[in-house]
Amino acid sequence: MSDLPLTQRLDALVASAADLVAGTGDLDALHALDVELTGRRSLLVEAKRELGSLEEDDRRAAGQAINEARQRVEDLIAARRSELAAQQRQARIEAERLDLTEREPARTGRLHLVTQARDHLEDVFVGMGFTVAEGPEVETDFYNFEALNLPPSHPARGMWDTFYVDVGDPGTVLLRTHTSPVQIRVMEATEPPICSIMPGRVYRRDTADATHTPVFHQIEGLVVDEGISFADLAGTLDAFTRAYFGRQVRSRLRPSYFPFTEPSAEYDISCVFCGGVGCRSCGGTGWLELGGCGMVHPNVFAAVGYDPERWTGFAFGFGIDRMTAQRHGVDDLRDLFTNDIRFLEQF
Ligand code: 2NL
Repeated sequence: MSDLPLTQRLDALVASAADLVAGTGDLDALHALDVELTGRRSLLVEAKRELGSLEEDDRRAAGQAINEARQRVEDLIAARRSELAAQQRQARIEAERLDLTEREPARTGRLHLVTQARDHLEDVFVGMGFTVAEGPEVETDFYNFEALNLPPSHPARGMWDTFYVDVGDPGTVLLRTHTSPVQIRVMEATEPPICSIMPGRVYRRDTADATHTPVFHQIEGLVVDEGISFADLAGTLDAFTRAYFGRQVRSRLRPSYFPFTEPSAEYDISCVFCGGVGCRSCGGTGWLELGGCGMVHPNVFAAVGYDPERWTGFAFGFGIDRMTAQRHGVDDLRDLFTNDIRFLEQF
């Protein structure tokens, strides 16, 4: 090639550069080609070195031809560079594409059935003027039992199979068996009037079966003021029953026993499935058992430093899980807690 006239060699160089540049597939290859075609070892630079041996006029013409050739090669490279850069950017945009309008409603998360029930219960009670109080799940014997009129020797302690925690003296720290200790804490911390509900998780040492789980949820209520009577208790529970279950549902109270209330009662509602005539859900009785209630025992007031001669009050408690299971026709409580998504996503 070097024995051909310079202009022909330059034309050949530009022609082959055009093919080579067009054949590059990415910016790295183009950069390598750029070095080869215009760098220190390129024909363009070598040709410049030959200029010294030419007459002045020829040298000027040759120099101009070399510069023109260089310009054409550089233009080819620059054009290809912006082409490849645009391609690369486009490929990246495609790869990183996010469709922000994309939604899969069937896979949207939701609150657990028990949480939905708890929220609904809270809404109804808040609508009736109650506040919501929470407290610790790990409790002391004092808050869970003793302050609730259950001294260590009390036979009724057997009503609760308790999980004890291996902290401090044996038998002093436990997982709360009901949310009543929150009521003790609220009374310790504030003067009456009190009108609060205490929802939360509670623990009992039961073997799980269709109607028992060692962890479950309760909602308790406490109203304390001067002159609160059993009629207030009955009226409040009846108002709640109608607000939560519907106007057609009735409530009743039956005598019962709890160590922390006197008198004590069971709270039933007319069966929401048969309207009270009797069916499989209510065992033919026409009534569903929801929980217990009663007038706060004077010993409980004494334990929190309230004067039992001045203050009276009522308390109630029911299990959220059983009530919810009943309402949705879930016949095994364990289904609520084994976290099978196919079961839970129905609600
Ligand atoms: C049930 C029965 C009940 C209470 C809870 C209570 C709390 C204090 C004082 C007096 Cl601080 N009583 N709570 C009273 C009666 C019944 O729950 O069967 N729950 C599932």
